[in-house]
Amino acid sequence: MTQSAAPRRATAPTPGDAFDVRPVSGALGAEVRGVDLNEITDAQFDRIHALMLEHLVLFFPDQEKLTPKAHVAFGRRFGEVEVHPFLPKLPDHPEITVIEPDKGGKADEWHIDVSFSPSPPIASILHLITCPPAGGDTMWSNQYRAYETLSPSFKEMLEGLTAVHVLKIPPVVEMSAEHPVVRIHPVTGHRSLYVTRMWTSHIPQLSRQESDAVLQHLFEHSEQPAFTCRYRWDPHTVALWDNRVTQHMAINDYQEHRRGQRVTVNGDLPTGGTPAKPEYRRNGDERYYPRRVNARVGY
Ligand SMILES: O=C(O)CCC(=O)C(=O)O
Ligand SMILES: [Fe+2]
Repeated sequence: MTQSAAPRRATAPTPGDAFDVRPVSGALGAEVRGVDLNEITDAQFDRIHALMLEHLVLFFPDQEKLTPKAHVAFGRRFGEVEVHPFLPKLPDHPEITVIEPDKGGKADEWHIDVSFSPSPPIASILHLITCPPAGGDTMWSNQYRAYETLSPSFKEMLEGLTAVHVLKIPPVVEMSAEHPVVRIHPVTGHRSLYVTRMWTSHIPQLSRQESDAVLQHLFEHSEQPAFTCRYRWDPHTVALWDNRVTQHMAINDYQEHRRGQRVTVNGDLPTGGTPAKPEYRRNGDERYYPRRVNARVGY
């Protein structure tokens, strides 16, 4: 199989670097110990940023002391922090989204966070505070690898296509955005697939039937187990993921209380490699209308 652009093994510790970095799967993800996210130095931040680019999702166990203020400050090191369009927020901290099943936080379908925004988040930082004794794991999938394992002919067909990402929760909120199907990471320069089952409605350059078939294939391809990691949480673990090159889903296999707090960092504008191809218009005004109201009420 083609290797990912992102190296998979832990980088060798540099002198004076107390980080302990352990990959959690062969595809992506690493656990990082030896850092207190409440008070990180610039050098530690640079190392965390580099590790995120390398492993795509990082897990920091034992962050009991992380305060909401420090959580937001950690997010601000990556860029401007987002106020989520509809999920509940922490009182006094609108930048912190509360992830709780009974408040609409059971995100049990593969997705990219907020990809229906014209400028989707570059990173999400989830502090899991309470979790069930077993169950409630979360999975992430490496979208560099999803792209790299497509055939050359299929890659060529996708280059320059766009996809529309839609959120509809009538009458609360309705948003949509059009992004390249294959995006180029602004830092690493590598291509990755950028469509997701939860939000992507159609590819406007294709007929409706073609779009449905291509997207269905891309969803199944990008979610396959060989590209994923699955993380079993302990309370007060913090996950940081690069939202440009991963998808994730929460596994809905528990009844107990589970609660997390998330900070999301506002992003760049996703760019693709070549200019978009012309839209498909068979009968003048015949246009594809998203069939799926793809946001279930509550998320
Ligand atoms: O509950 C989880 O594990 C993940 C929820 C989610 O999709 C998110 O925080 O973006
Ligand atoms: Fe999410």
